[in-house]
Amino acid sequence: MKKIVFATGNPHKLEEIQLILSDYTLIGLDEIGCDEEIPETSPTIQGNALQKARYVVENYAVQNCFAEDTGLEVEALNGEPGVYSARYAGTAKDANANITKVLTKLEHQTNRAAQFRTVVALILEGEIYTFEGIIRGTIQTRRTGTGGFGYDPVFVPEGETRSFAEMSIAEKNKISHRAKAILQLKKFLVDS
Ligand code: ITT
Repeated sequence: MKKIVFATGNPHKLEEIQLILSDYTLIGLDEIGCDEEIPETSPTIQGNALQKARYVVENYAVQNCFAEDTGLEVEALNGEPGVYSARYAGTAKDANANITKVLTKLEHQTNRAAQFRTVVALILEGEIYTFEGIIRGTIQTRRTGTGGFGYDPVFVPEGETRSFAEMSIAEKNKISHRAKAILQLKKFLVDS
């Protein structure tokens, strides 16, 4: 089985992506001895994805690696929380508080349009490649479902009535931002 390092501290991302990249064994950060928080200081989603992949290649005995960064972009909030999605309500990565902040800001808002955007950055043999995936949808007025993670309980993808948190991982993977980006990565790896 082929192996590749996926630079994430988020086990939900690892689980979703492993199901799609089934020809690969994904090596997590713990397996390469990286237990520190990787800096994410770029003002863009793409910049942060690249920063995470670069950090691993520059600091560990790893040649090939990919990372991803994801943001929820709410139209009525001018694209917020966007690149700040993980820490929207403060420094701790508190998904529940982040959701509360979004719902509060949208309280009197009729425009509930939003999208998730994932950028995957791959470093392969010293070259950089990026892949993007977007899913449009709406923000509900309340949380539904217990699956998924992050903003999933309030995000209903276009054409669906259930939130991502009401779907199985396989169902989310059929349509999600992350799946769209990872399918491009998968095709690239097969072709190269
Ligand atoms: P990394 O170690 O990969 O950086 P992270 O959890 O810090 O993991 P991000 O920096 O990409 O991830 O932060 C994005 C935040 O957006 C994340 O903390 C979640 O709250 C949220 N998020 C990301 N993907 C999501 C998804 O598929 N569904 C719902 N919320 C998501």
